[in-house]
Amino acid sequence: MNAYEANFDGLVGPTHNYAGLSYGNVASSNNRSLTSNPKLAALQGLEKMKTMRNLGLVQGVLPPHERPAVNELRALGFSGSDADILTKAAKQAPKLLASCCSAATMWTANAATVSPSLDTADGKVHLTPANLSNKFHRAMEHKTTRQVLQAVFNSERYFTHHEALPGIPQFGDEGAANYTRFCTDYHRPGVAFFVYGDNGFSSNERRPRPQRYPARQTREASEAIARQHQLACDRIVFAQQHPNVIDQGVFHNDVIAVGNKNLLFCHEHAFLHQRQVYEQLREAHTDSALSIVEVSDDQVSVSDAVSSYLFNSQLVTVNGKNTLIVPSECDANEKVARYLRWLTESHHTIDAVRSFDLRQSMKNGGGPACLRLRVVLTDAELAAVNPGSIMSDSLYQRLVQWVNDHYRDRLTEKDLADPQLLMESRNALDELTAIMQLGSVYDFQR
Ligand code: SUG
Repeated sequence: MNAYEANFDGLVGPTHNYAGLSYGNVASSNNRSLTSNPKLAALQGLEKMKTMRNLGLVQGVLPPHERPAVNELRALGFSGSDADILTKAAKQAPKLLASCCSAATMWTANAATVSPSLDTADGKVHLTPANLSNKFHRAMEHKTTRQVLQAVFNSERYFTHHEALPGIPQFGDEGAANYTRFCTDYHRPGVAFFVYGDNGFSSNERRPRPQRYPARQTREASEAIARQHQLACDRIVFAQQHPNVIDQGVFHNDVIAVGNKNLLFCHEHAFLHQRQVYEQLREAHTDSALSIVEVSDDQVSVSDAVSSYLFNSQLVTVNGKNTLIVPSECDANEKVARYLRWLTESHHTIDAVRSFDLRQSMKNGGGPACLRLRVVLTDAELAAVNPGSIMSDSLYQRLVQWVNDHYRDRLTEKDLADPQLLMESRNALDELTAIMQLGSVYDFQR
């Protein structure tokens, strides 16, 4: 049996903008109110997808959600025609309008947690959309995400789709951004590594927890996912993210650590009780030896890691070589660039580095790893995936054309209330559902 790690990247939506919505995400706050370029953002994402596919990897695409989410504004008491609603929201509650226009669904690492059939007791792939309950602009995503995942992984024989966890702070769930899977090879069972920011239910006020920025993921959410996905207890490790790094802008674990197969690449301050975490991982991963490449603060500080997004990289195997896919901000940061040269020349764990210009996404705190949801699939499961979601030369060309036809190259916060933008977005998504064979995934929003 063959199995693959497929990467499903989120297509950037036509309303991509910088509204400073994500407190605790330094880039989102620092770039607030900049003019965005949705067309360039989408093309940058597509370029990465095409290159990954050309490297021989299985590459999937997930569609953007409909924005502005007029249905959400209606549910919050705005009434009248769609155009009235946008005008009233812009006047009375501009922050709510911006939230309902965010294109944040592009960061599909947060879309869901997916457990491969090799790890689950019933031998099915389990998918749980993340409730993203920490931020309003993201908490509305899971309803559409579930519809989209169901349309893409549309076979009861192979896939089990769960509801998102209860959308309350105690069950805050940010999806695969806080989940890493280690395995000897994709067709072998793996170890599920869940990283959380805080306990949701503990009443011990003295426990270590971030003081400045929110911990978005709770231990209870990770535990519920592990139970619901029927994972084997001896192949799960739960670890707490170091609260100090959350307070320095590491709002998800994938901003400070990345793993693939037998390799963990992380900063020395990624986890609380880091040595113990390594021991637990090695104990659970009995299949073969786990390699850990730990980056010291002297080599790359947490602040450089956050600004360059060194760890928000994709670690992939290309022709048997461990390849790190980094954002071009890593080339621009002298210390990080020097470290990466040293790593590939002398360390013999990571063989190659490739960088991508994802600056439109990066300005909102989304690097290569945020843009993709990893799904390990066997041959039979891959064959059951909606073919309209698998990247090919022709799909790439159609999507580039689609972006060029429908996207603006300039968007400010003021433009979000423009009813014409809503029309353009709806027309674009209607055409996209036909291209990607997605059926009626957006109907409930209208
Ligand atoms: O949730 N940014 C996203 C970035 C998500 C990155 N994902 C991972 N690390 N996996 C977030 O903070 C900013 C939107 C704005 O400010 O307009 C935003 O939502």
